[in-house]
Amino acid sequence: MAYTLYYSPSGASMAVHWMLIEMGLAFEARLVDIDTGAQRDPEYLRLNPAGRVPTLTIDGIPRTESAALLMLLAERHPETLLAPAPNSPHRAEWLELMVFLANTLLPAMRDWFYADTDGEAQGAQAVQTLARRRIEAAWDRLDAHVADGRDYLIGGRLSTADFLAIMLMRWSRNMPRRATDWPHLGPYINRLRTLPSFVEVNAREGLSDWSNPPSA
Ligand SMILES: N[C@@H](CCC(=O)N[C@@H](CS)C(=O)NCC(=O)O)C(=O)O
Repeated sequence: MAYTLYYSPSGASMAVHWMLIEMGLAFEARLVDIDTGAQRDPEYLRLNPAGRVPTLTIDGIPRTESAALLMLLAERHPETLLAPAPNSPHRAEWLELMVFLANTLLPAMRDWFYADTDGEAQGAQAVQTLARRRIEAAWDRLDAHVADGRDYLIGGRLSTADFLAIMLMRWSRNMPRRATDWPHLGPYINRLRTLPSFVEVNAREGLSDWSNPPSA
């Protein structure tokens, strides 16, 4: 099987990029720099009509949506154990958390970062106020989830939920309150960002502003 990931540094593609590295799979990474508008290039729009990253082509067929891609990869490579099996006691909690991250937290992040362009510029501040409230409520929920000092979100082992959560937590690094400011999320994040695959994805995407060892 051939995988090609279309990514932009620090974008919603980062979790997929990180997971592909962690899995040790062969894949090609193609830069679609959203800072230069490359996501609106007609050639890219043929793969991803929404003009967003990520896109993962699997044997030439384009697939989108970061959370779906993480779950799809885990399903296609069950030997990597990056998602609880359907009969696992952790399956329900994993599904719940994946949908929460993708369905509640990620759209609030989108509203925070794109309030003026997805909506009307004059309403942007109100959109951001609501988005911030939702994002901080998510940190409250996730902080309570890891308050027992667990290393990973689900089932005592690394899973797709960690890739997605850490990516979203990283996006808060310049927000008024960062995920790292929460008492239990801070240590959880610091443990996860020592993973060699996380260090590697940062290096491959040229990112150094959420450094490891952490400075924030
Ligand atoms: N729900 C999508 C969101 C993708 C998304 O919003 N990606 C952003 C980067 S974080 C993007 O491509 N932005 C470029 C644009 O909207 O023009 C997913 O999870 O894959």
